[in-house]
Amino acid sequence: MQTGECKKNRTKSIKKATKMSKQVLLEQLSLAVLNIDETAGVTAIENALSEGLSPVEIIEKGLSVGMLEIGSRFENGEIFLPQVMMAASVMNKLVDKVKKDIPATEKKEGIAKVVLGTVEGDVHDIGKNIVKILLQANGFEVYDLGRDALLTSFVEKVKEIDADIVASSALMTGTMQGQAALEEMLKEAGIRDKVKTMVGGAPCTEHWAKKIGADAYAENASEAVTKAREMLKA
Ligand code: B12
Repeated sequence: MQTGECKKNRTKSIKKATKMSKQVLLEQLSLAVLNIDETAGVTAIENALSEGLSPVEIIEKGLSVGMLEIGSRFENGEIFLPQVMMAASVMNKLVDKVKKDIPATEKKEGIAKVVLGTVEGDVHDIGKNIVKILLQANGFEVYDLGRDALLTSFVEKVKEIDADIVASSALMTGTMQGQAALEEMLKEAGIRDKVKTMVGGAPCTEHWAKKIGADAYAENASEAVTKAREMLKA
């Protein structure tokens, strides 16, 4: 017979083992992107899902971590552009595989409409695509302008669909200026007070959002969903 103390210790060690394996699973996901190994990524996703990790955790705490490390290695000159491109392609394919497992919220009437895009001059769209997936999964209707999207297209689309939110992504210090320009263009078009604006992308910060007069900044895709909801309540 097990004593109460013995049972407690066993439960503790099981919990510890579960925590450990979650760490390992996340590491496998991140390593698959880092090693540009799609096959390993698919296996890591299957393992993670069967161990109960959520698709959002898989993307944000696993695959994205690998992509960020790719960024650091590129910055340090340890790898070069072709490898970054290959890693980005593997990342996109793996995100696509996980996307179908994200439970979709039932569509409600009067759903919020979001115009989303990566600003002109900027072709980075991995992060923007993750934001899109999570917004859609949380019941938002997303109009994706893609990458290198003309600022005028953002304004036109907002007018055309009477959008609730316009969300712009910028990954380069140069293209961030497009987010500032968009604020001005929305004012000039007389629609700035009719739409909430949200900015994101690695070089953006809360301070940047405030400086350019955007309504919100989010550091990652999950936070983007939270901020989008908050803005609509305000
Ligand atoms: C992958 C990558 C590429 C890929 C892009 C592939 C693709 N389809 O996206 C390729 C190889 C094509 C590429 C090209 C270039 N790149 Co590049 N690239 C990167 C890299 C390594 C990773 C970016 C990434 O995907 N991160 C992973 C995702 C998950 O993170 P994320 O994008 O930040 O998104 C998250 C958040 O930021 C947030 N978020 C993102 N968007 C939005 C939007 C909203 C509204 C919200 C709320 C939140 C949000 O949520 C996301 C999910 O959590 C970065 C390094 C870095 N540190 O960012 C360099 C980097 C951005 N690239 C850089 C450069 C210079 C270039 C090139 C000019 C290189 C060249 N010499 O040709 C070209 C750019 C061409 C152009 N005109 O755009 C520089 C930019 C430097 C700067 N400060 O201006 C970086 C920082 C690398 C470096 N240090 O030099 N690149």
